[in-house]
Amino acid sequence: MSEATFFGADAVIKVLESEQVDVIFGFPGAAVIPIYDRLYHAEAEGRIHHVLTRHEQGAVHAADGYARATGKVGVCIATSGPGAMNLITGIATAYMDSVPLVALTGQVRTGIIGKDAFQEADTFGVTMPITKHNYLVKDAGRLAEVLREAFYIARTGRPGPVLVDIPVDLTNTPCEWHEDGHKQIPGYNPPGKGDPEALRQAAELISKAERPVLYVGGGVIASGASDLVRQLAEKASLYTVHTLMAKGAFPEDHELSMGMPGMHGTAYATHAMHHAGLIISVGARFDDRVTGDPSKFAPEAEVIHIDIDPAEINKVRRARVGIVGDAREVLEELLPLVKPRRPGEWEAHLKEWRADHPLSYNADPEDGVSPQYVIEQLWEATKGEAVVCTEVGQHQMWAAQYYRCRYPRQFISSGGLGTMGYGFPAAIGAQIGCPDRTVVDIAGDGSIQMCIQELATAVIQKLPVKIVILNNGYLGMVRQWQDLFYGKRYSGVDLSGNPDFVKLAEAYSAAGFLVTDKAQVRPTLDKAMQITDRPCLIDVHTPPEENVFPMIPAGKTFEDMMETAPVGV
Ligand SMILES: Cc1ncc(C[n+]2csc(CCOP(=O)(O)OP(=O)(O)O)c2C)c(N)n1
Repeated sequence: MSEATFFGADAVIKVLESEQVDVIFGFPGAAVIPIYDRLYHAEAEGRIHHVLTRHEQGAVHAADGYARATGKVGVCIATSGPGAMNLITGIATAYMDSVPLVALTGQVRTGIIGKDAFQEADTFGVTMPITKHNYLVKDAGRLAEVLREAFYIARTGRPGPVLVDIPVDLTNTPCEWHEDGHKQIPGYNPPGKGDPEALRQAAELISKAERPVLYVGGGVIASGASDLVRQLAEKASLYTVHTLMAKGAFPEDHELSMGMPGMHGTAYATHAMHHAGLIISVGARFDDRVTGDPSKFAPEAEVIHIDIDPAEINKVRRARVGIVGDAREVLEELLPLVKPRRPGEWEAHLKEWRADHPLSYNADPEDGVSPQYVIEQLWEATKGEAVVCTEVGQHQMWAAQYYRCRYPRQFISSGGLGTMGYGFPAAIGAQIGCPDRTVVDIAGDGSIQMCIQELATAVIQKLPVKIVILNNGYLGMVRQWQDLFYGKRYSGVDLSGNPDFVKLAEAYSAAGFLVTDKAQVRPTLDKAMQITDRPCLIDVHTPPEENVFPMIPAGKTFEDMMETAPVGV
Protein backbone atom coordinates (compact mmCIF):
# COMPACT_ATOMS: atom_id res chain seq x y z
CA MET A 1 0.00 0.00 0.00
CA SER A 2 1.31 3.42 -0.87
CA GLU A 3 2.21 6.12 1.66
CA ALA A 4 -0.75 8.15 0.48
CA THR A 5 -3.35 5.50 1.31
CA PHE A 6 -5.96 6.73 3.77
CA PHE A 7 -6.46 4.41 6.76
CA GLY A 8 -8.92 4.17 9.62
CA ALA A 9 -6.39 5.87 11.91
CA ASP A 10 -6.27 8.83 9.51
CA ALA A 11 -10.03 9.08 9.67
CA VAL A 12 -9.86 9.26 13.47
CA ILE A 13 -7.46 12.19 13.39
CA LYS A 14 -9.33 13.92 10.59
CA VAL A 15 -12.60 13.81 12.48
CA LEU A 16 -10.91 15.15 15.63
CA GLU A 17 -9.61 18.04 13.59
CA SER A 18 -12.92 18.71 11.93
CA GLU A 19 -14.50 18.78 15.40
CA GLN A 20 -11.94 21.44 16.35
CA VAL A 21 -10.26 19.24 18.94
CA ASP A 22 -6.91 20.81 19.71
CA VAL A 23 -5.97 18.78 22.76
CA ILE A 24 -6.41 15.14 23.69
CA PHE A 25 -5.45 13.41 26.92
CA GLY A 26 -4.26 9.85 26.80
CA PHE A 27 -2.03 6.91 27.47
CA PRO A 28 -1.02 4.54 24.65
CA GLY A 29 -0.85 0.78 24.20
CA ALA A 30 -0.72 -1.77 21.41
CA ALA A 31 -4.33 -1.41 20.32
CA VAL A 32 -4.02 2.34 19.67
CA ILE A 33 -0.50 2.55 18.24
CA PRO A 34 -1.79 3.28 14.72
CA ILE A 35 -3.79 6.22 16.08
CA TYR A 36 -0.77 7.43 18.06
CA ASP A 37 1.27 7.15 14.90
CA ARG A 38 -1.02 9.66 13.19
CA LEU A 39 -1.05 11.82 16.33
CA TYR A 40 2.71 12.03 15.95
CA HIS A 41 2.25 13.95 12.72
CA ALA A 42 -0.70 15.99 13.98
CA GLU A 43 1.38 17.08 17.00
CA ALA A 44 4.45 17.83 14.93
CA GLU A 45 2.35 20.04 12.67
CA GLY A 46 0.77 21.79 15.65
CA ARG A 47 -2.76 20.60 14.92
CA ILE A 48 -3.53 18.45 17.98
CA HIS A 49 -1.67 18.54 21.26
CA HIS A 50 -1.51 15.18 23.04
CA VAL A 51 -1.10 15.26 26.80
CA LEU A 52 0.46 12.07 28.13
CA THR A 53 -0.90 11.50 31.61
CA ARG A 54 0.60 8.99 34.03
CA HIS A 55 -2.59 6.96 34.42
CA GLU A 56 -5.67 6.63 32.22
CA GLN A 57 -7.79 7.88 35.13
CA GLY A 58 -5.76 11.09 34.94
CA ALA A 59 -6.50 11.34 31.22
CA VAL A 60 -10.25 10.99 31.50
CA HIS A 61 -10.56 13.38 34.46
CA ALA A 62 -8.35 15.90 32.65
CA ALA A 63 -10.57 15.69 29.57
CA ASP A 64 -13.58 16.14 31.85
CA GLY A 65 -12.03 19.16 33.62
CA TYR A 66 -11.16 20.65 30.24
CA ALA A 67 -14.78 20.19 29.12
CA ARG A 68 -16.25 21.70 32.29
CA ALA A 69 -13.90 24.69 32.20
CA THR A 70 -14.33 25.49 28.51
CA GLY A 71 -17.75 24.15 27.52
CA LYS A 72 -16.12 22.19 24.67
CA VAL A 73 -16.11 18.40 24.29
CA GLY A 74 -13.21 16.79 26.18
CA VAL A 75 -11.40 13.93 24.47
CA CYS A 76 -9.37 11.10 25.97
CA ILE A 77 -7.80 7.98 24.54
CA ALA A 78 -6.68 4.67 26.03
CA THR A 79 -5.69 1.26 24.85
CA SER A 80 -7.81 -1.90 25.07
CA GLY A 81 -8.31 -3.99 28.23
CA PRO A 82 -6.50 -2.45 31.20
CA GLY A 83 -6.30 0.97 29.60
CA ALA A 84 -10.00 1.10 28.84
CA MET A 85 -10.89 -0.28 32.27
CA ASN A 86 -8.84 2.48 33.91
CA LEU A 87 -11.17 4.99 32.27
CA ILE A 88 -14.27 3.61 33.94
CA THR A 89 -14.32 5.81 37.06
CA GLY A 90 -13.79 8.92 34.96
CA ILE A 91 -16.47 8.01 32.45
CA ALA A 92 -18.96 7.35 35.26
CA THR A 93 -17.97 10.68 36.85
CA ALA A 94 -18.68 12.53 33.60
CA TYR A 95 -21.92 10.63 33.13
CA MET A 96 -23.28 11.50 36.56
CA ASP A 97 -22.49 15.19 36.03
CA SER A 98 -23.58 15.37 32.36
CA VAL A 99 -20.18 16.35 30.99
CA PRO A 100 -19.58 16.24 27.21
CA LEU A 101 -16.75 13.78 26.64
CA VAL A 102 -15.60 11.49 23.86
CA ALA A 103 -13.54 8.51 25.04
CA LEU A 104 -11.66 6.60 22.37
CA THR A 105 -10.49 3.12 23.27
CA GLY A 106 -8.50 0.59 21.31
CA GLN A 107 -9.87 -2.93 21.03
CA VAL A 108 -8.27 -6.21 19.97
CA ARG A 109 -8.53 -7.22 16.30
CA THR A 110 -12.08 -7.87 15.10
CA GLY A 111 -11.24 -11.51 14.26
CA ILE A 112 -10.35 -12.37 17.87
CA ILE A 113 -12.95 -10.37 19.80
CA GLY A 114 -14.67 -12.68 22.27
CA LYS A 115 -11.78 -15.13 22.43
CA ASP A 116 -10.14 -13.76 25.59
CA ALA A 117 -7.38 -12.31 23.49
CA PHE A 118 -4.45 -10.59 25.14
CA GLN A 119 -5.64 -7.31 26.69
CA GLU A 120 -9.22 -7.90 25.70
CA ALA A 121 -12.07 -6.57 27.80
CA ASP A 122 -15.68 -6.01 26.88
CA THR A 123 -15.39 -2.23 27.02
CA PHE A 124 -18.67 -1.79 25.16
CA GLY A 125 -20.54 -3.98 27.66
CA VAL A 126 -18.89 -2.49 30.72
CA THR A 127 -19.51 1.11 29.69
CA MET A 128 -23.09 0.68 28.46
CA PRO A 129 -24.68 1.86 31.73
CA ILE A 130 -22.25 4.73 32.30
CA THR A 131 -22.23 6.39 28.89
CA LYS A 132 -24.82 8.48 27.14
CA HIS A 133 -24.08 6.29 24.13
CA ASN A 134 -21.34 3.89 23.09
CA TYR A 135 -20.11 2.10 20.01
CA LEU A 136 -18.01 -0.88 19.08
CA VAL A 137 -17.00 -0.06 15.51
CA LYS A 138 -16.93 -3.05 13.19
CA ASP A 139 -16.29 -1.47 9.82
CA ALA A 140 -13.48 0.95 8.98
CA GLY A 141 -15.74 2.60 6.41
CA ARG A 142 -18.07 3.71 9.25
CA LEU A 143 -15.39 5.03 11.60
CA ALA A 144 -15.63 8.66 10.56
CA GLU A 145 -19.40 8.70 10.65
CA VAL A 146 -19.49 7.06 14.08
CA LEU A 147 -16.97 9.51 15.48
CA ARG A 148 -18.91 12.49 14.19
CA GLU A 149 -22.03 11.06 15.73
CA ALA A 150 -20.17 10.59 19.01
CA PHE A 151 -19.28 14.28 19.17
CA TYR A 152 -22.78 15.32 18.23
CA ILE A 153 -24.37 13.14 20.89
CA ALA A 154 -21.84 14.13 23.57
CA ARG A 155 -22.48 17.85 23.18
CA THR A 156 -26.18 18.09 22.34
CA GLY A 157 -29.25 17.64 24.52
CA ARG A 158 -28.26 16.59 28.01
CA PRO A 159 -24.50 16.35 27.48
CA GLY A 160 -22.64 13.22 28.46
CA PRO A 161 -19.77 10.85 27.73
CA VAL A 162 -19.76 8.83 24.53
CA LEU A 163 -17.33 5.95 24.08
CA VAL A 164 -16.03 4.68 20.77
CA ASP A 165 -14.28 1.30 20.94
CA ILE A 166 -12.07 0.79 17.88
CA PRO A 167 -10.56 -2.59 17.00
CA VAL A 168 -6.94 -2.09 16.06
CA ASP A 169 -7.22 -3.72 12.65
CA LEU A 170 -9.76 -1.12 11.54
CA THR A 171 -7.24 1.65 12.13
CA ASN A 172 -4.88 -0.18 9.79
CA THR A 173 -7.53 -0.70 7.12
CA PRO A 174 -7.61 1.56 4.06
CA CYS A 175 -10.85 3.49 3.86
CA GLU A 176 -12.49 6.29 1.99
CA TRP A 177 -13.07 9.74 3.41
CA HIS A 178 -16.39 11.50 3.02
CA GLU A 179 -16.60 15.14 3.97
CA ASP A 180 -20.27 15.07 4.91
CA GLY A 181 -21.36 15.13 8.52
CA HIS A 182 -23.17 12.43 10.38
CA LYS A 183 -26.56 11.26 9.26
CA GLN A 184 -29.77 11.88 11.15
CA ILE A 185 -29.76 9.64 14.24
CA PRO A 186 -33.09 7.83 14.48
CA GLY A 187 -34.89 8.47 17.75
CA TYR A 188 -32.44 11.16 18.91
CA ASN A 189 -34.07 14.57 18.92
CA PRO A 190 -32.70 16.86 21.63
CA PRO A 191 -35.52 19.11 22.79
CA GLY A 192 -35.28 22.88 22.39
CA LYS A 193 -38.07 25.25 23.38
CA GLY A 194 -40.65 24.26 25.97
CA ASP A 195 -44.31 23.55 25.39
CA PRO A 196 -46.17 26.91 25.12
CA GLU A 197 -49.07 25.88 27.36
CA ALA A 198 -46.68 24.66 30.07
CA LEU A 199 -44.73 27.89 29.77
CA ARG A 200 -47.90 29.91 30.21
CA GLN A 201 -48.85 27.93 33.32
CA ALA A 202 -45.37 28.31 34.76
CA ALA A 203 -45.37 32.06 34.18
CA GLU A 204 -48.72 32.37 35.90
CA LEU A 205 -47.56 30.36 38.93
CA ILE A 206 -44.39 32.43 39.23
CA SER A 207 -46.18 35.75 38.83
CA LYS A 208 -48.61 34.92 41.67
CA ALA A 209 -46.24 32.95 43.90
CA GLU A 210 -46.17 33.79 47.58
CA ARG A 211 -43.20 31.76 48.75
CA PRO A 212 -41.14 31.05 45.64
CA VAL A 213 -37.57 29.80 45.44
CA LEU A 214 -35.57 29.54 42.23
CA TYR A 215 -33.54 26.33 42.30
CA VAL A 216 -30.65 26.36 39.83
CA GLY A 217 -28.78 23.25 38.67
CA GLY A 218 -25.86 22.32 36.43
CA GLY A 219 -28.10 22.37 33.36
CA VAL A 220 -28.04 26.15 33.57
CA ILE A 221 -24.28 26.14 33.08
CA ALA A 222 -24.42 23.48 30.35
CA SER A 223 -26.94 25.46 28.32
CA GLY A 224 -25.40 28.88 28.94
CA ALA A 225 -28.53 30.15 30.68
CA SER A 226 -26.90 31.99 33.61
CA ASP A 227 -27.76 35.49 32.41
CA LEU A 228 -31.36 34.52 31.81
CA VAL A 229 -31.64 32.94 35.26
CA ARG A 230 -30.42 36.17 36.73
CA GLN A 231 -32.90 38.19 34.71
CA LEU A 232 -35.72 35.92 35.84
CA ALA A 233 -34.66 36.17 39.49
CA GLU A 234 -34.47 39.96 39.29
CA LYS A 235 -37.70 40.41 37.38
CA ALA A 236 -39.76 38.26 39.73
CA SER A 237 -37.77 38.94 42.95
CA LEU A 238 -36.89 35.30 43.35
CA TYR A 239 -34.49 34.23 46.06
CA THR A 240 -32.23 31.71 44.41
CA VAL A 241 -30.47 28.57 45.62
CA HIS A 242 -28.01 26.53 43.61
CA THR A 243 -26.76 22.95 43.59
CA LEU A 244 -23.07 22.06 43.87
CA MET A 245 -23.00 21.63 40.10
CA ALA A 246 -24.42 25.11 39.61
CA LYS A 247 -21.95 27.00 41.75
CA GLY A 248 -21.31 30.22 39.86
CA ALA A 249 -24.39 29.86 37.65
CA PHE A 250 -25.95 32.54 39.83
CA PRO A 251 -23.48 35.00 41.38
CA GLU A 252 -23.04 34.13 45.03
CA ASP A 253 -22.57 37.77 45.95
CA HIS A 254 -25.94 38.70 44.42
CA GLU A 255 -28.53 40.15 46.77
CA LEU A 256 -30.91 37.31 45.81
CA SER A 257 -28.40 34.47 46.30
CA MET A 258 -29.19 32.04 49.11
CA GLY A 259 -26.30 29.66 48.46
CA MET A 260 -26.41 25.90 48.34
CA PRO A 261 -29.07 23.88 50.15
CA GLY A 262 -28.85 20.31 51.38
CA MET A 263 -26.55 18.07 53.37
CA HIS A 264 -23.77 20.64 53.81
CA GLY A 265 -25.51 23.66 52.36
CA THR A 266 -26.18 26.91 54.15
CA ALA A 267 -28.89 26.77 56.80
CA TYR A 268 -30.77 29.58 55.07
CA ALA A 269 -30.81 27.89 51.65
CA THR A 270 -32.15 24.71 53.21
CA HIS A 271 -34.66 26.74 55.20
CA ALA A 272 -35.82 28.51 52.03
CA MET A 273 -36.34 25.21 50.22
CA HIS A 274 -38.10 23.59 53.16
CA HIS A 275 -40.63 26.37 53.60
CA ALA A 276 -41.11 27.23 49.95
CA GLY A 277 -44.58 27.33 48.39
CA LEU A 278 -43.19 27.11 44.86
CA ILE A 279 -39.88 25.70 43.68
CA ILE A 280 -38.83 26.69 40.18
CA SER A 281 -36.22 24.13 39.28
CA VAL A 282 -34.04 24.92 36.26
CA GLY A 283 -31.62 22.22 35.11
CA ALA A 284 -31.45 20.55 38.53
CA ARG A 285 -32.35 16.98 39.36
CA PHE A 286 -33.45 16.85 43.03
CA ASP A 287 -30.41 14.85 44.10
CA ASP A 288 -30.65 13.16 47.49
CA ARG A 289 -27.82 15.36 48.81
CA VAL A 290 -30.28 18.24 48.33
CA THR A 291 -33.56 16.62 49.26
CA GLY A 292 -32.58 14.29 52.10
CA ASP A 293 -35.69 12.16 52.64
CA PRO A 294 -37.70 13.05 49.51
CA SER A 295 -41.01 12.33 51.24
CA LYS A 296 -40.29 15.11 53.75
CA PHE A 297 -38.55 17.52 51.41
CA ALA A 298 -40.23 20.90 50.85
CA PRO A 299 -43.60 19.54 51.99
CA GLU A 300 -45.66 22.54 50.94
CA ALA A 301 -44.03 23.33 47.63
CA GLU A 302 -45.50 23.02 44.19
CA VAL A 303 -42.81 22.43 41.60
CA ILE A 304 -42.10 23.82 38.17
CA HIS A 305 -39.44 21.56 36.73
CA ILE A 306 -37.50 22.69 33.65
CA ASP A 307 -35.11 20.04 32.35
CA ILE A 308 -33.75 18.90 29.01
CA ASP A 309 -34.07 15.27 30.02
CA PRO A 310 -37.72 14.14 30.22
CA ALA A 311 -36.60 11.29 32.51
CA GLU A 312 -35.78 13.81 35.25
CA ILE A 313 -39.30 15.21 35.46
CA ASN A 314 -41.33 13.46 38.17
CA LYS A 315 -38.36 11.14 38.89
CA VAL A 316 -37.90 12.27 42.49
CA ARG A 317 -40.47 14.97 42.97
CA ARG A 318 -43.85 15.35 41.28
CA ALA A 319 -43.97 18.48 39.18
CA ARG A 320 -47.08 20.65 38.94
CA VAL A 321 -45.64 21.90 35.65
CA GLY A 322 -42.95 19.99 33.80
CA ILE A 323 -41.16 21.69 30.92
CA VAL A 324 -38.87 19.62 28.74
CA GLY A 325 -36.38 21.78 26.93
CA ASP A 326 -33.04 23.49 26.81
CA ALA A 327 -32.81 25.80 29.84
CA ARG A 328 -31.66 28.77 27.77
CA GLU A 329 -34.35 28.40 25.15
CA VAL A 330 -37.05 27.79 27.75
CA LEU A 331 -36.06 30.83 29.79
CA GLU A 332 -35.98 33.00 26.68
CA GLU A 333 -39.61 32.09 26.12
CA LEU A 334 -40.62 32.22 29.76
CA LEU A 335 -39.08 35.52 30.74
CA PRO A 336 -41.43 37.85 28.82
CA LEU A 337 -44.46 35.91 30.14
CA VAL A 338 -43.55 36.40 33.81
CA LYS A 339 -44.98 39.49 35.48
CA PRO A 340 -42.71 41.44 37.82
CA ARG A 341 -43.30 40.47 41.45
CA ARG A 342 -42.64 42.71 44.38
CA PRO A 343 -40.75 41.26 47.33
CA GLY A 344 -43.00 40.79 50.35
CA GLU A 345 -43.08 39.13 53.75
CA TRP A 346 -41.48 35.90 52.50
CA GLU A 347 -38.50 37.70 51.05
CA ALA A 348 -38.09 39.79 54.20
CA HIS A 349 -38.18 36.59 56.24
CA LEU A 350 -35.56 34.89 54.08
CA LYS A 351 -33.31 37.90 54.30
CA GLU A 352 -33.58 37.83 58.06
CA TRP A 353 -32.81 34.11 58.14
CA ARG A 354 -29.77 34.66 56.01
CA ALA A 355 -28.52 37.36 58.35
CA ASP A 356 -29.22 35.33 61.50
CA HIS A 357 -27.81 31.95 60.40
CA PRO A 358 -24.53 32.64 58.60
CA LEU A 359 -21.87 30.05 58.00
CA SER A 360 -19.49 30.11 60.92
CA TYR A 361 -16.39 28.36 62.19
CA ASN A 362 -13.82 28.45 64.95
CA ALA A 363 -11.14 30.87 63.79
CA ASP A 364 -9.05 30.82 66.99
CA PRO A 365 -5.39 30.44 65.96
CA GLU A 366 -4.75 28.52 69.19
CA ASP A 367 -6.82 25.70 67.72
CA GLY A 368 -4.71 25.39 64.58
CA VAL A 369 -5.19 26.47 60.98
CA SER A 370 -8.92 26.35 60.24
CA PRO A 371 -9.58 24.86 56.83
CA GLN A 372 -12.38 27.36 56.31
CA TYR A 373 -9.96 30.22 56.96
CA VAL A 374 -7.58 28.82 54.34
CA ILE A 375 -10.34 28.88 51.74
CA GLU A 376 -11.42 32.39 52.68
CA GLN A 377 -7.81 33.51 52.27
CA LEU A 378 -7.55 31.67 48.97
CA TRP A 379 -10.64 33.54 47.83
CA GLU A 380 -8.98 36.82 48.75
CA ALA A 381 -5.62 35.91 47.26
CA THR A 382 -7.29 35.01 43.96
CA LYS A 383 -9.81 37.90 44.19
CA GLY A 384 -12.57 35.33 43.84
CA GLU A 385 -11.54 34.82 40.21
CA ALA A 386 -9.85 31.41 40.22
CA VAL A 387 -11.14 28.27 38.59
CA VAL A 388 -11.51 26.04 41.62
CA CYS A 389 -11.37 22.28 41.25
CA THR A 390 -11.86 19.98 44.20
CA GLU A 391 -11.36 16.43 45.24
CA VAL A 392 -14.05 14.78 47.38
CA GLY A 393 -14.51 15.03 51.11
CA GLN A 394 -14.72 17.69 53.80
CA HIS A 395 -12.42 20.04 51.89
CA GLN A 396 -14.83 19.87 48.94
CA MET A 397 -17.72 21.00 51.11
CA TRP A 398 -15.66 23.77 52.71
CA ALA A 399 -14.61 24.88 49.23
CA ALA A 400 -18.29 24.96 48.21
CA GLN A 401 -19.21 26.91 51.33
CA TYR A 402 -16.36 29.42 51.49
CA TYR A 403 -15.14 29.99 47.93
CA ARG A 404 -17.91 32.19 46.59
CA CYS A 405 -18.20 32.02 42.82
CA ARG A 406 -19.49 34.63 40.43
CA TYR A 407 -19.19 32.94 37.07
CA PRO A 408 -20.29 29.69 35.46
CA ARG A 409 -17.51 27.12 34.90
CA GLN A 410 -15.58 28.50 37.85
CA PHE A 411 -16.19 25.59 40.20
CA ILE A 412 -15.33 22.10 39.01
CA SER A 413 -16.13 19.20 41.27
CA SER A 414 -17.36 15.63 41.06
CA GLY A 415 -20.90 16.04 42.32
CA GLY A 416 -22.88 13.00 41.27
CA LEU A 417 -20.30 10.27 41.67
CA GLY A 418 -18.19 11.96 44.34
CA THR A 419 -14.93 10.76 42.89
CA MET A 420 -11.81 11.11 45.03
CA GLY A 421 -8.82 11.71 42.78
CA TYR A 422 -10.85 13.78 40.34
CA GLY A 423 -9.77 17.28 41.24
CA PHE A 424 -6.10 17.39 40.37
CA PRO A 425 -6.29 15.86 36.88
CA ALA A 426 -9.42 17.96 36.28
CA ALA A 427 -7.37 21.02 37.24
CA ILE A 428 -4.77 20.00 34.66
CA GLY A 429 -7.47 19.89 32.01
CA ALA A 430 -8.95 23.18 33.19
CA GLN A 431 -5.56 24.91 33.13
CA ILE A 432 -4.89 23.66 29.60
CA GLY A 433 -8.33 24.90 28.54
CA CYS A 434 -7.92 28.24 30.35
CA PRO A 435 -4.21 29.11 30.21
CA ASP A 436 -4.78 32.65 31.46
CA ARG A 437 -6.76 31.77 34.58
CA THR A 438 -5.52 30.83 38.01
CA VAL A 439 -6.51 27.20 38.55
CA VAL A 440 -6.53 25.71 42.03
CA ASP A 441 -7.22 22.18 43.22
CA ILE A 442 -8.51 22.13 46.77
CA ALA A 443 -7.63 18.67 48.05
CA GLY A 444 -7.67 16.39 51.07
CA ASP A 445 -4.59 14.42 52.03
CA GLY A 446 -6.50 11.25 51.15
CA SER A 447 -7.84 12.16 47.74
CA ILE A 448 -4.74 13.92 46.42
CA GLN A 449 -2.93 10.59 46.74
CA MET A 450 -5.30 8.94 44.30
CA CYS A 451 -3.89 10.73 41.23
CA ILE A 452 -0.81 12.48 42.61
CA GLN A 453 1.35 10.94 39.90
CA GLU A 454 -0.15 13.53 37.55
CA LEU A 455 2.28 16.01 39.10
CA ALA A 456 4.63 14.72 36.42
CA THR A 457 2.09 15.62 33.74
CA ALA A 458 1.58 19.11 35.15
CA VAL A 459 5.35 19.68 35.40
CA ILE A 460 6.02 18.52 31.84
CA GLN A 461 3.16 20.66 30.53
CA LYS A 462 4.47 23.63 32.59
CA LEU A 463 1.07 24.16 34.18
CA PRO A 464 0.95 26.56 37.14
CA VAL A 465 -1.88 24.65 38.87
CA LYS A 466 -1.98 25.27 42.62
CA ILE A 467 -2.79 22.33 44.86
CA VAL A 468 -3.95 23.30 48.34
CA ILE A 469 -4.04 20.22 50.56
CA LEU A 470 -6.14 20.59 53.68
CA ASN A 471 -4.17 17.93 55.51
CA ASN A 472 -6.00 16.55 58.53
CA GLY A 473 -4.30 13.15 58.60
CA TYR A 474 -7.63 11.42 58.08
CA LEU A 475 -10.09 10.41 55.43
CA GLY A 476 -11.91 13.30 57.01
CA MET A 477 -15.43 13.00 55.69
CA VAL A 478 -15.65 9.32 56.59
CA ARG A 479 -14.15 10.08 60.00
CA GLN A 480 -16.79 12.79 60.45
CA TRP A 481 -19.60 10.26 59.92
CA GLN A 482 -17.89 7.83 62.31
CA ASP A 483 -17.51 10.68 64.79
CA LEU A 484 -21.15 11.78 64.63
CA PHE A 485 -22.99 8.52 63.98
CA TYR A 486 -20.72 5.60 64.98
CA GLY A 487 -19.55 6.53 68.46
CA LYS A 488 -16.17 7.85 67.28
CA ARG A 489 -15.07 4.38 66.25
CA TYR A 490 -12.53 5.53 63.66
CA SER A 491 -12.19 2.53 61.40
CA GLY A 492 -9.99 2.59 58.32
CA VAL A 493 -9.57 6.35 58.17
CA ASP A 494 -6.17 7.03 59.74
CA LEU A 495 -3.75 8.25 57.08
CA SER A 496 -0.57 7.71 59.12
CA GLY A 497 2.12 7.03 56.58
CA ASN A 498 1.34 10.07 54.46
CA PRO A 499 4.40 11.17 52.53
CA ASP A 500 6.13 14.48 53.06
CA PHE A 501 4.05 16.26 50.41
CA VAL A 502 6.51 19.12 50.00
CA LYS A 503 9.36 16.74 49.28
CA LEU A 504 7.11 14.74 46.98
CA ALA A 505 6.27 17.89 45.01
CA GLU A 506 9.94 18.74 44.82
CA ALA A 507 10.78 15.22 43.69
CA TYR A 508 8.54 15.87 40.69
CA SER A 509 10.21 19.29 40.15
CA ALA A 510 7.10 21.13 41.30
CA ALA A 511 7.18 23.78 44.02
CA GLY A 512 6.13 22.81 47.53
CA PHE A 513 5.29 24.79 50.67
CA LEU A 514 4.35 23.70 54.17
CA VAL A 515 1.90 25.68 56.31
CA THR A 516 1.48 24.81 59.99
CA ASP A 517 0.55 28.20 61.40
CA LYS A 518 -2.31 30.57 60.67
CA ALA A 519 0.07 33.47 60.09
CA GLN A 520 1.74 31.60 57.23
CA VAL A 521 -1.46 31.04 55.25
CA ARG A 522 -1.78 34.27 53.30
CA PRO A 523 1.92 34.93 52.61
CA THR A 524 2.31 31.37 51.33
CA LEU A 525 -0.75 31.63 49.09
CA ASP A 526 0.57 34.92 47.72
CA LYS A 527 3.95 33.34 47.05
CA ALA A 528 2.28 30.42 45.28
CA MET A 529 0.38 32.80 43.01
CA GLN A 530 3.70 34.17 41.76
CA ILE A 531 4.76 30.80 40.38
CA THR A 532 3.77 30.70 36.74
CA ASP A 533 5.83 27.97 35.10
CA ARG A 534 5.12 24.85 37.15
CA PRO A 535 2.65 23.40 39.60
CA CYS A 536 2.81 24.37 43.22
CA LEU A 537 1.64 22.28 46.15
CA ILE A 538 0.78 23.81 49.52
CA ASP A 539 0.47 21.33 52.36
CA VAL A 540 -1.64 22.97 55.06
CA HIS A 541 -1.82 21.11 58.36
CA THR A 542 -5.30 21.50 59.77
CA PRO A 543 -6.94 20.27 62.98
CA PRO A 544 -7.52 16.51 62.65
CA GLU A 545 -11.06 16.47 64.00
CA GLU A 546 -12.69 19.55 62.47
CA ASN A 547 -16.16 18.75 61.09
CA VAL A 548 -18.27 20.30 58.35
CA PHE A 549 -21.40 22.14 59.45
CA PRO A 550 -24.23 22.65 58.81
CA MET A 551 -24.99 18.99 58.28
CA ILE A 552 -28.20 17.14 57.57
CA PRO A 553 -27.57 13.42 58.09
CA ALA A 554 -28.11 11.26 54.98
CA GLY A 555 -31.78 10.58 54.28
CA LYS A 556 -32.95 12.99 56.98
CA THR A 557 -34.69 16.30 56.68
CA PHE A 558 -34.53 20.01 57.46
CA GLU A 559 -35.65 19.37 61.03
CA ASP A 560 -32.58 17.18 61.64
CA MET A 561 -30.09 19.84 60.54
CA MET A 562 -27.11 20.32 62.84
CA GLU A 563 -26.11 23.92 62.33
CA THR A 564 -23.02 23.60 64.51
CA ALA A 565 -21.30 20.79 66.40
CA PRO A 566 -23.77 19.03 68.72
CA VAL A 567 -23.05 19.67 72.40
CA GLY A 568 -20.52 17.19 73.75
CA VAL A 569 -18.97 16.46 70.36
C1 LIG B 1 -12.78 6.84 44.87
C2 LIG B 1 -13.47 7.06 46.18
N1 LIG B 1 -13.29 6.17 47.19
C3 LIG B 1 -13.90 6.38 48.38
C4 LIG B 1 -14.72 7.44 48.58
C5 LIG B 1 -15.43 7.64 49.91
N2 LIG B 1 -15.00 8.89 50.55
C6 LIG B 1 -15.73 10.04 50.48
S1 LIG B 1 -15.01 11.31 51.24
C7 LIG B 1 -13.73 10.36 51.75
C8 LIG B 1 -12.61 10.93 52.58
C9 LIG B 1 -11.80 11.90 51.83
O1 LIG B 1 -10.63 12.17 52.55
P1 LIG B 1 -9.66 13.32 52.16
O2 LIG B 1 -9.39 13.31 50.72
O3 LIG B 1 -8.47 13.27 53.04
O4 LIG B 1 -10.50 14.63 52.42
P2 LIG B 1 -11.15 15.23 53.75
O5 LIG B 1 -12.51 14.63 53.87
O6 LIG B 1 -10.25 14.87 54.88
O7 LIG B 1 -11.20 16.68 53.47
C10 LIG B 1 -13.88 9.04 51.30
C11 LIG B 1 -12.94 7.95 51.60
C12 LIG B 1 -14.91 8.31 47.48
N3 LIG B 1 -15.72 9.36 47.55
N4 LIG B 1 -14.25 8.11 46.31
